[in-house]
Amino acid sequence: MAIRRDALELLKEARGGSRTALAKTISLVERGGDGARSVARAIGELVSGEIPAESAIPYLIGITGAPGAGKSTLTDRLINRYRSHGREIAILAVDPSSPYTGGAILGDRIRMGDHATDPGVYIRSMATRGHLGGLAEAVPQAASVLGVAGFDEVLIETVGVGQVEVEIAGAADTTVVVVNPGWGDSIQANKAGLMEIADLFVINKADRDGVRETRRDIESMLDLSKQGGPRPQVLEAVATTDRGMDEIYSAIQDHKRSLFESGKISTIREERFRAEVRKYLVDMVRREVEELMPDEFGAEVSKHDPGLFAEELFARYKKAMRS
Ligand SMILES: Nc1nc2c(ncn2[C@@H]2O[C@H](COP(=O)(O)OP(=O)(O)OP(=O)(O)O)[C@@H](O)[C@H]2O)c(=O)[nH]1
Ligand SMILES: [Mg+2]
Repeated sequence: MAIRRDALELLKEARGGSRTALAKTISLVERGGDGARSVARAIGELVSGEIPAESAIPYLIGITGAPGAGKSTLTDRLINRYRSHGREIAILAVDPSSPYTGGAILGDRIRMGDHATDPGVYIRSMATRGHLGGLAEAVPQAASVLGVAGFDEVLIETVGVGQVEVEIAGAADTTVVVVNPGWGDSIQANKAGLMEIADLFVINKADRDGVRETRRDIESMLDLSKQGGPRPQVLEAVATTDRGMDEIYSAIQDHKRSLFESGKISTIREERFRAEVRKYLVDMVRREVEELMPDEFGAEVSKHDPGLFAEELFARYKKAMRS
C-alpha cells in the first residue's frame, strides 16, 4: 500500500517537473514486481483523472542496429534537431547488459553529456536486472511514465542483436534501422529481423566505402519483402559530422504525420497493446504450468505417453478451474 501511494506521489512530482521523481519512478518500473505494478496503477489513476488519455501516450521512435553502428551519435544529433524545433525529447538507452555492449552506457553518457543541463531533454539508460524479458515489459512502461511526465516523444535506442531487443525497437511507432556500409552488414540486419521492423533505413558512416553496394542490398531485400504499407526510405548519414541529419529528422516527422493522417497510429497502438497483454498472459500461464507440473514422475515414466499425460493434467486443471 505504501509503495502504491509513493508511486502516485512520485508520478505527480515527475509530472510537475521533478527529474529526481521521474528517475525514481523509472527505477521502480525497471525493478519490476510490486513497484512496477504500483506505477502502472498510478498511471491509470492519473490518466482517468487529470490527464487526457491521448496525451499520456508518447510517440515512440526506435533507433536500432548492430553494436557500434552509430546509434548513439545519431541520437545525439537528433536531439539537437528536436531542440532547435523547440520540442522536448526523452531518450531511453536500452542496454541489454550483454557482452556486446560492455561500457556502452558510459560512452552514451559522455557523448550525450552536452544535453545534461538542458531541461528539455531527459536521457535515461535502462539495463536488465536479471532476465532480458523484463526489459521488454519495462521499456514500454517507462515510456508511459515519460508520457505522463509530459514528454510527447520518446527515442528508444536498442542494440538490435537479439529477439527481445528487436521486439523492443519494433514496438516503436517509427523504427529507424541503422546499418553501415560494407559487405554483409545489411544481410546481418536482415537475419536479425530488422528488415521487417524498419520504417526508415539509415546507412550511417557514409564516409566509408561501400555505400552504393549496401543501398543496393537493402533495396533488393525490400523488393523481396512482402511488407505492407509504404516502402521504407533509405537515407545516408555521417552522424559524426552531422551530414544527412536534417533529412533523417524530416523523414521521421513525415512518417509520424502520415500515421496520424491515415489513422494508422490507432491500429499500431492497439496492436502494441494487444501484444503486451498477450505477453503478460503468456507469463501468467507459464507460471500456472509450473504449478501443474508434478514434482516427481517416478513410476509414471513407464506408464504414460508424455503428450497424453499432459492432456490429462490439463483436463484436470480446467475442471478444477471450473469448479
Ligand atoms: N566514420 C564514422 N564514424 C562514426 C559515424 N557515426 C559514429 N561513428 C563512430 O562509431 C563509433 C560508435 O558510435 P556509437 O554512436 O557509440 O554507436 P552505437 O551504435 O551507439 O554503439 P553501441 O551503443 O555500443 O551499440 C564511435 O567511435 C563514433 O564516433 C560516422 O558517420 N562515420
Ligand atoms: Mg549506443
